[in-house]
Amino acid sequence: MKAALEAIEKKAFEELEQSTDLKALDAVRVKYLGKKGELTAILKQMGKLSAEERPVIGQLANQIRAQIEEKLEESKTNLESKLLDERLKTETLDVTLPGNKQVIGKKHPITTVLDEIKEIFIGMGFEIAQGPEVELDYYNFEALNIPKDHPARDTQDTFYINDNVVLRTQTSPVQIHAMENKKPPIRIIAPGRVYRSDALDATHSPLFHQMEGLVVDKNITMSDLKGTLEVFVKRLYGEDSVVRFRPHHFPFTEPSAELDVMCFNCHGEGCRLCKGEGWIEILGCGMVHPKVLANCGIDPEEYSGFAFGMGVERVVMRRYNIDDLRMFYENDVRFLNQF
Ligand code: 2U9
Repeated sequence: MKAALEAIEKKAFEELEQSTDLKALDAVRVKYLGKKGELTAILKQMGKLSAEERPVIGQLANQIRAQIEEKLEESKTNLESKLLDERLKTETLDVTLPGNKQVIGKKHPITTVLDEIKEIFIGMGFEIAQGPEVELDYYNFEALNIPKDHPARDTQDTFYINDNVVLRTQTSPVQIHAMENKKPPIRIIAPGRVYRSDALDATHSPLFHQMEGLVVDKNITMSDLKGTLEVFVKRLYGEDSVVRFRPHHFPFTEPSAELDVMCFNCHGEGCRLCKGEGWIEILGCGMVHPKVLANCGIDPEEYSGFAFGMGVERVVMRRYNIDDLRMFYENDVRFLNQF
């Protein structure tokens, strides 16, 4: 039995040396020290020994158990530290490496320009007014002194939901609602989407963005209109911008004008950028037609006002030299990432 015990110790040590992972180590423990292990099996035969042999073999068996347990613990510790070293080698993190660039979204160029225009007018004491994009025909046309037979009402220009409901063709209805609900003084801008029944091409879109403005108070004159809009242009295009007002006609303003800014490229001589005009049209404007004031319950004898409107896409295209309107709506990140 002594020889058997010593053979077990030798085999167990060899197998522990050869074990390459914790699972193998545990298998050796179970094989020799477990309930059904080889060492346990020998100890169960102790009863066959003489009274003299039993203490000697018992002591030897306990020594061997202790040595196997000690060897097991040592092998486990060595294996764990070897595994840790391997992990430390493979999982090293070079803290000097640059961080992963976080890609964040960007503002759409139309939003950027709209925000700039809003800031300019907010700086002049205007408030921002919003309103529905689906509007009654009354607010989009009739209240603006655009009679039933006016060409602007033709379906080739306007999206009709039904005889009395349209997709707004300008943000002017917002200002009609404001004049119905607020007593003067009124100083508002109305940015937003507008819809025209146009096929999408490089210069037309069924959906585009407008910024309109309205001032109503006592003693508002054309010089207030010219002064306000000149300041706007200088803040948008630079203090050295030169503007001119050309007489025009709109049903909702009288007198009306269109505002041009001198071409920044040729300073009025005419070039490719301004199509030889020397001037670039920015917006339309005029004194609010008395009938429009009256339609909203404002006495034109007591109050007067001016209004203006501009297409935002045109401003953006000119600023970023974009020649195709469709780029704004295709959501191509190769385009949007440039802003
Ligand atoms: C009210 C009264 C008058 C808004 C105005 C223009 C002139 C104008 C165009 C610019 C380019 C539309 O986007 S566009 O095609 N607009 O030229 N708009 S005056 O006049 C108003 C608005 C509201 C109650």
